[in-house]
Amino acid sequence: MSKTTSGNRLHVALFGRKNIGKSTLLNALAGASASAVADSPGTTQEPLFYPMELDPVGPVVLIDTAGFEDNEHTELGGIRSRKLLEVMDQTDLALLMFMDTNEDYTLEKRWYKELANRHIPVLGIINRIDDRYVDAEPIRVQFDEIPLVKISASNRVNINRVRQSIRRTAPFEFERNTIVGDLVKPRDLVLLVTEDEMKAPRFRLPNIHSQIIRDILDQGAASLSVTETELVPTLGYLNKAPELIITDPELLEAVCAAAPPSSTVTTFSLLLARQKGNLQLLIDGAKAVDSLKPGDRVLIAEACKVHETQGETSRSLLPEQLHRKAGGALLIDVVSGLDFPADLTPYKMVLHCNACSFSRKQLMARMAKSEAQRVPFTNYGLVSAYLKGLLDRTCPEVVY
Ligand SMILES: Nc1nc2c(ncn2[C@@H]2O[C@H](COP(=O)(O)OP(=O)(O)OP(=O)(O)O)[C@@H](O)[C@H]2O)c(=O)[nH]1
Ligand SMILES: [Mg+2]
Repeated sequence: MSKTTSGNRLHVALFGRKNIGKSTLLNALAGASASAVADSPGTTQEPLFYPMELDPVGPVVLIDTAGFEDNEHTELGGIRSRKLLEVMDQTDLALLMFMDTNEDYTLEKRWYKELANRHIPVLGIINRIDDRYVDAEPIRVQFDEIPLVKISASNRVNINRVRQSIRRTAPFEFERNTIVGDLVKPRDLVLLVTEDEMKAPRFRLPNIHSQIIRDILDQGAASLSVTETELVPTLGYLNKAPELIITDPELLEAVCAAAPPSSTVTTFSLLLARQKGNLQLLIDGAKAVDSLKPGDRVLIAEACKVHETQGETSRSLLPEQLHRKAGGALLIDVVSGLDFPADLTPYKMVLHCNACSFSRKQLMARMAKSEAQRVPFTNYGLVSAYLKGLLDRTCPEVVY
């Protein structure tokens, strides 16, 4: 379970008024005291992220949030609301909690609108059925007929129903979370080529390798892993050309040169981009390097701190290639983690890392921001393939 990167987990966030039972429900789903529960409203102040295996859904991150505020105009209220919006940008499925005793759903409607604007599926939860009989109908009609489950979080009543409903309401892509499963056929041979000096810690394979090998096995195909030095000898003794060869972006030139013409070649980075987001937008974004001129501003965005320690790509290699392509010095800003500017208009393009630690939702939210501001958005791997003239070779028809 802990092997699934947080980016591939379904992010399920709990929203609702203070004291409504959000943290109690999170603990009931987690089967553990993960979040503090108390009688006093405002117990949860900061979002809490809880990765776990949720039966029958699979790997998820449950997110507890601070209760809705009716003082958004105040400084503190404004800060809390911004945090809720940040959580919504990472949410794949929302659990919106209700009390049927509320006559007025203004607060719930205000936040439901934010969820609807982000196309986030919503599962309504009516809590505290241990206290009294609950009529769900008035809530259902006021909130676009969302599915509703009546529960008692503290008495653990109907928690299984919540689990089942999460599975039914989860977005489609989580039903078939495959990286290459749709690109290979039974009996295909897939070759995975890595650098001689692997970046993963000793005794480990990078996460994406394990996921790809699993996809290949599920399809009844075969996989073979080799280092760059062993590529040519291995191709020599195989009695058929591999249908697909997947490599690190750094080795793309060498692999393309060695690969039999009938083999499709692609990169781990491109497959991740395809799984996570809008590949066509990233491909179009990569082509924006052609219009860069000296003095243009470019944003490089890193999802996590790994790049600071292993930062050759984003901190030096990529900027060097870009300056060269533009024919003079560019102004390059590097941002990391959740620091992503709201105003992207000063930039000629945005270059993102592979975002392995981000959920699909989070990356799509950034792409949508760029698209709305008409700023090309792409990732390291695609730009590097484009600069080498190999984007067409690595984006064969089958990948779309
Ligand atoms: N009777 C009853 N009480 C509940 C139920 N669920 C939660 N409570 C109680 O309601 C109170 C608030 O529960 P929390 O889970 O802390 O509520 P919350 O929504 O996380 O509250 P904030 O973090 O303050 O926003 C606690 O005293 C819980 O024991 C329920 O199903 N029935
Ligand atoms: Mg709470």
